[in-house]
Amino acid sequence: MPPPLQPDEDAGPAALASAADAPDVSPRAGARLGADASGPARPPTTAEERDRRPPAAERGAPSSRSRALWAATLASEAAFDAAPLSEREARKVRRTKRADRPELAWPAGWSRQRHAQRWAATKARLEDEARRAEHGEGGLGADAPRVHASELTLAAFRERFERPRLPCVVEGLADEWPARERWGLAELAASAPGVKLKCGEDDDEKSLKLKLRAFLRYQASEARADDSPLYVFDSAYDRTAKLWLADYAVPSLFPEDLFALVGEARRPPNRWFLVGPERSGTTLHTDPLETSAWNTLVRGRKLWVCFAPNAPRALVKGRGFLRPGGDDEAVDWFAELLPRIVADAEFPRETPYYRFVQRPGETVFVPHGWWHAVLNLDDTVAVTQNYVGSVNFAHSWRATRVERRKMARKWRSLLQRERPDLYAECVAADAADGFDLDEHIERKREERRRRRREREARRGGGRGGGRGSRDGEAS
Ligand SMILES: O=C(O)CCC(=O)C(=O)O
Repeated sequence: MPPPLQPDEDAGPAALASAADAPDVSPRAGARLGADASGPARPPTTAEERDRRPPAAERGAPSSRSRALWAATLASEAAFDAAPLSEREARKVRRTKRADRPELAWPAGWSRQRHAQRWAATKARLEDEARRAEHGEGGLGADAPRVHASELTLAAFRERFERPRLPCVVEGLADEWPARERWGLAELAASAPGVKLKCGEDDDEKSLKLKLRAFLRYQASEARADDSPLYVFDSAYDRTAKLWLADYAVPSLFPEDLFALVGEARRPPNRWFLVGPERSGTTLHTDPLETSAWNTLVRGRKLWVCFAPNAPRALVKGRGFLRPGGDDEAVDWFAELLPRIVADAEFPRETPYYRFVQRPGETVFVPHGWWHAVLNLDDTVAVTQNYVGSVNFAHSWRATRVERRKMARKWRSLLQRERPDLYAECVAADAADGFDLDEHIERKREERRRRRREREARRGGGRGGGRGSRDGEAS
């Protein structure tokens, strides 16, 4: 068990400084959104502020206020009319798709599951199941707790959700974001058509990128027939499309970003701009290094399923339920594997799990260690960030010290200076587990040297023409 965590109010000035320094919010955004803005984007945090607000009856229900604000965004996306792909763009899309999924026969493999033909029915069923979960019908999981930002202080969020490690949907956190106006498909296409965004990876883990304009044209055409379309999942937009950083602000409920201490060049990627055609999605996973995450949807709707961290991995991944010739993309998982997973006799009935629809303007909080899968029900635009804060720190430290050991060593020494309270947690966790990071790094180095010697011996001696001997870091 991790050592007890410090109360968040004790997080200390460095945590707040790191939040303020978090590169995710540009100074421009801060100025525009206003640290003191009194709109619903920042929940009232003092009794005095709360008292100044008009009574609920005059304000209208918080959720209906935010939903009304965002309602038009679904209709406006339906009206987006992309031009057809140019020949050059079509060639680029083809190369991207073939490199992304070389195992699929070209081109028929991309539609061999016939999901497009069944999509209207599949989507209606999935929406209906989410609605029934919302109404508490058994066997379908529960609707995630929903709360409006205006009713939630940072301390209340931590007490109700972050510390007990419970997912939730928060409305109203993005009501003031410029992205609300600027991240429509037409607006994005007009403002940054040439920006290249990652929408896949080849077998050597090299990023595959398309220009935004080409991607949106693909989304409006070929993607409609693809079983599981390409999905923009880009973490470089802070360099390639800096203007988007000014269109949103890290919501006030997530002020900490402790990996920021190690610097931009060294830290793991932590923010992604997402453009997902309907039926694209993310297969079931937990987030790396025990980070927690927030995900704010600006356009379209996403269907989520979240399983508690103790859910049996092999079962919830669902590979055992794959039929011959079947696929395990998000749409397959939601449409075909999920019903079998939760109906299986081995599925522990006591495992908490949530099934819910995220609507435009809503922010999903995913606590560290929770399994989650997401299916885009419509064409979507979203932004997501992962973070380590004081609440998930001890878990994250335990993961980081083995998965990013050299970065962990740097992190630990910076924490010693900047956050002695968290440094003490590292020391306590290592002592409790009998773990010595320096020894671990030396042991791994020695293992690498031994493997290299063995390789060289197999090749008959000599260094061979490798890439030199700089120690890499496994991660
Ligand atoms: O919006 C999505 O597709 C989900 C993103 C996600 O699960 C993640 O970034 O870990």
